[in-house]
Amino acid sequence: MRSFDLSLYLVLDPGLCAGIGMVETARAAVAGGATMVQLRDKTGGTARTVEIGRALKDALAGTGARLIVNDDVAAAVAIGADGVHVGQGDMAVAEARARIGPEAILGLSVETPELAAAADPALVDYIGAGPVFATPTKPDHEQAVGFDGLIAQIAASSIPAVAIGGLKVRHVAPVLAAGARGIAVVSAICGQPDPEAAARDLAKEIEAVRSRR
Ligand code: TZP
Ligand code: MG
Repeated sequence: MRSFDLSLYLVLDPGLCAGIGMVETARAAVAGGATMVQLRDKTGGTARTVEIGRALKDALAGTGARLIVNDDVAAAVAIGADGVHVGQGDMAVAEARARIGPEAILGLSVETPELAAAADPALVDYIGAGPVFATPTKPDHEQAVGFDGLIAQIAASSIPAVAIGGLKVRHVAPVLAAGARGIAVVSAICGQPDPEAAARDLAKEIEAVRSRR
């Protein structure tokens, strides 16, 4: 499987990134220290996702950051992305794995310890755990679980976890203390006046917390 680093995981939202756009936001975030970028665009179809995804792939080439596509496995394959992220209601992980192949990265969202425990480590490379806090970025999100819920989800699985949901710089320490390998954010970077600086603030805090361990 392709190596990956969950430390600072940017999820792109076309609405929140509307100012400078998703490609420029991703470029800035990676310059600031983002290690993974997920294209999560529910506004267009596969053709649009493929178009943006190819531009993202070019923008991230040579940076070491991984490009993940949300939901749309066919688009991920067409883009030649590093991986795919699916939710509980999306394509089953066995089918997603079969379509993307053994080398690609497969992420799965979980919202409870039971769902975390049910994730198959033979198929799933990382879990997206949360939502830690309620967030307007995803109005239809499941019940927010807080840090106790996050800890329970992470403890229920041997699969590396990245935490998501309303997370900001001040949450880096408790997220890492909960056992997450990293922090996933949308609005803490997308649409910020200076996305590179926003990513750098998060990356610096991750470094600082790890160096105190
Ligand atoms: N999945 C659970 S919460 C969420 C997703 C995609 C949105 C997180 O956005 P933000 O702006 O970082 O709270
Ligand atoms: Mg989904």
